Parts: sequence; structure tokens; C-alpha cells
Amino acid sequence: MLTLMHAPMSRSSRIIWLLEELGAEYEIRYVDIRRRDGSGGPDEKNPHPHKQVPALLHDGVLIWESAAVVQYLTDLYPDCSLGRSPGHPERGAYLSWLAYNAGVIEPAAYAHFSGVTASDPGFSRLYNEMCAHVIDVLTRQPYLLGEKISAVDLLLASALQWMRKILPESEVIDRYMAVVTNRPALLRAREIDSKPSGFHD
Ligand SMILES: N[C@@H](CCC(=O)N[C@@H](CS)C(=O)NCC(=O)O)C(=O)O
Repeated sequence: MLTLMHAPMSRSSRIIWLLEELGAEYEIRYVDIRRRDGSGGPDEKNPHPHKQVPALLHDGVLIWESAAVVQYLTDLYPDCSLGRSPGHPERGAYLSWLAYNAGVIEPAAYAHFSGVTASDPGFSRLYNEMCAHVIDVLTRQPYLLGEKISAVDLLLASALQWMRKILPESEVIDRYMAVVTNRPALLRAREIDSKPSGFHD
């Protein structure tokens, strides 16, 4: 059994999107989290070491960090088209973008959003290089890995849905967003995300 620790409108929302794409059977454990506006707080029901979301329990095994959760789930459903299994020609690119999203895109975007890039030349360079790279890739191909959508597109698109301004204005990005977010699984995920409590059935 898969159990997702989830707080509405947070980084666990994108895992609901992925679970819906996979057609997985899962339940949701709604947990409280500390919110940026000062509301909420750590929830004893949440086994995440920092009481964050997402965290996933699979038959008693805990997986946390979005990149790990996404890779774990797409490996668990090898027939789904959103992952790239070992041996797939895009496996290396898949793992690279999973790590790049967690280790570069999100920290650089957060630094930009919170004003750190204005005073930190290292972060400023990283942010500018990251934006140039993402836009360059999406100018040459429709998705991050090439011709077919993958779970790394879900990660990037969900961050952009949360805040479009994490990347510069760009028709390429706007077109990409329109395509990646036009999916029935995302509509289902949005509805589930907004449920206040209880299990998904
Ligand atoms: N790097 C983590 C970040 C997780 C994270 O920051 N989650 C936020 C919700 S969007 C959270 O749980 N915040 C509550 C807290 O930090 O206490 C991941 O991607 O899984």
C-alpha cells in the first residue's frame, strides 16, 4: 500500500498528480505543515524527518524528498511512460534532470524569488545559467528529455504553476506550460488536492 503524506497546495500536490498519471492505488494522509505565512505547524502524524511534505510510505518503507519519491514511484510502475527504467536510452537524462531540479532549479529559483540573487553573485550566476539552459533545451525540443513527456516535466511545471516568475518571461516556457498542464490527471489531482481531509477513494 502507498500512503502519501500530503498538505494541500504544497510540494506534495505534484505527487498526487504523478500518482494519478500512474493510475496507482494510494491513500492520502493529510498532515499539517509550517506555512510561509506563519500558520500551521509540524505534525506528529508525519514521519518525514523534518515534518515536511512530500513523504511516501510503501509497505512500511519511508521515502522522502520529491526527487526520490518521483524516481521510486516511476521505478515501481516501469510500464508507465513517465519514468525511464534502467537500460532506457533516456535513463541518464532522467536521473540528471531529477537531481538538477532538486539541486539547482529549485534552490536557484528560491534564491531569485526571495531576493538572494540580487546580492549573491554565485547564486545570481547559477540562476542565470539555469534559466538559459532550461529555455535553450525547451527551444530545441518539446519536453526536458526530448520528444516525450516525463515525470521531470511534472516537477518543473508544478513549480511554474506555483509561481510563473521563477523563470523569465518566455514564449517557449508559456507554450511548454500550456502543453504539460493540459492533462486529465492534473485536473483530477487538483480536485483531490483541495479535499480537506480523509482518504482518496
Ligand atoms: N526538498 C524538499 C522540500 C520539501 C518542502 O520544503 N516542503 C514544504 C511544503 S512545499 C514543507 O513541507 N514545508 C514545511 C516545513 O518546512 O516545515 C522536497 O522537494 O521534497
